[in-house]
Amino acid sequence: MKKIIVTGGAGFIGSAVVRQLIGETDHTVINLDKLTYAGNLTSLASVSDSPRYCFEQVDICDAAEVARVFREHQPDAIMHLAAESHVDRSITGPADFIETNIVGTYTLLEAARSYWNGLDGLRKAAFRFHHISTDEVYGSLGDEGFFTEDTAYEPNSPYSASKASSDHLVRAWHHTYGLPVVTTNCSNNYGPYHFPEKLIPLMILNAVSGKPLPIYGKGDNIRDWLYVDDHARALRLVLERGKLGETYNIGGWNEKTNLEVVDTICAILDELHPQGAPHARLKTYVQDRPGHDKRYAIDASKIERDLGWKPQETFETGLRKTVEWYLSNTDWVNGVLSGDYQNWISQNYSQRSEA
Ligand code: NAD
Ligand code: TDX
Repeated sequence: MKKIIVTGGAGFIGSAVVRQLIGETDHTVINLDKLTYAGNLTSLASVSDSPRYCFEQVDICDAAEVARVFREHQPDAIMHLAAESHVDRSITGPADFIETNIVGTYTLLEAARSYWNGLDGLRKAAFRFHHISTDEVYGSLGDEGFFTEDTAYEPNSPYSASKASSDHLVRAWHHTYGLPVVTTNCSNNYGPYHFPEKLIPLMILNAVSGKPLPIYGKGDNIRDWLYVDDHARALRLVLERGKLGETYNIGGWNEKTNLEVVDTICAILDELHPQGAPHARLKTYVQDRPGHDKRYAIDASKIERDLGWKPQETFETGLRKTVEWYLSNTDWVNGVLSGDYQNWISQNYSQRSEA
């Protein structure tokens, strides 16, 4: 039984990690999240009443508040997911990415180092700082080859450059100060509770409401897709059994062009939402993303071989589950589309005090 701080626990992947930790383990979770536009506490409604869950609304760049959370909660580990995560936003406004992804990670590392230095023998040896990162740090692939843990960093967008910087800081804090870290670099995630600025939820929700499906360039860029709960399981495994100072690449061996992804979503919707068929008529080619990386593909052999991890979903089963989830979770979807999810704290607390 451990106490784990999860930064960014109100986000897409962070909330999947928190739901798994509360639902499938005995661990206690401290969700440390600033609640930017991407933070949505309604994604945690199923676990927020657990006595093993608590929420701290804190900015990871706020050194005093981060230190307070370490002091008050005395964690055994931290899983660091908080980040600005959307590539298009990083192109139009990079400042928040530099601040949160680089300065925020530095602030957490310093708070963790000071806390870890104060721990005694066994707890000090067992402490872990798990940094969660992306395959985009490796840059873009041609038609052949895969990203391995030894691939050189060549980030191309402000987002991936900021994540690459954070990876380097984590590496340096291990090498120089001995902070016990593990780092994971994962491919594109998809699944329930995904904010609809990203390709898959945007296409599902636009298609259902008869809006255009904006495809950047020719739609021939390739991404490697992994169902979010498979990522969360991999993260738990790396936290428990990963070797200190090592990196693990996580991916589902599921390379698809963006056009293939959109066509598959349209085909599933033609079946599940026949009133809008054929949804593919909504496909609209738009201007390409500046500096758009051509292809990502993860070689996940190391985590499979060393830790015995395997994804449970194929792209086909995971995508069908995801479309079904968006069609049947209209409260969550409407809350996000209306912006109402940002009032969760005030609504929830007033309901509780009236009860
Ligand atoms: P997300 O944008 O859905 O969620 C980010 C969360 O971080 C939000 O809850 C937000 O409120 C919080 N946050 C942002 N700035 C903060 C700050 N300054 N202080 C505290 N909290 C802050 O992101 P996601 O898609 O869930 O990604 C989570 C992590 O996984 C990120 O580090 C991302 O780089 C990495 N990652 C994402 C993917 C993917 O496909 N989504 C793939 C690989 C790695
Ligand atoms: O409207 C769109 N049309 C389109 O063609 C959008 C939003 C995207 N795209 C393309 C761009 C990409 O090639 O689809 C692909 C996927 O785009 P995103 O969903 O924005 O993801 P990506 O840029 O690949 O980055 C994601 O995966 C890696 C996450 O946002 C990152 O946080 C993660 O690190």
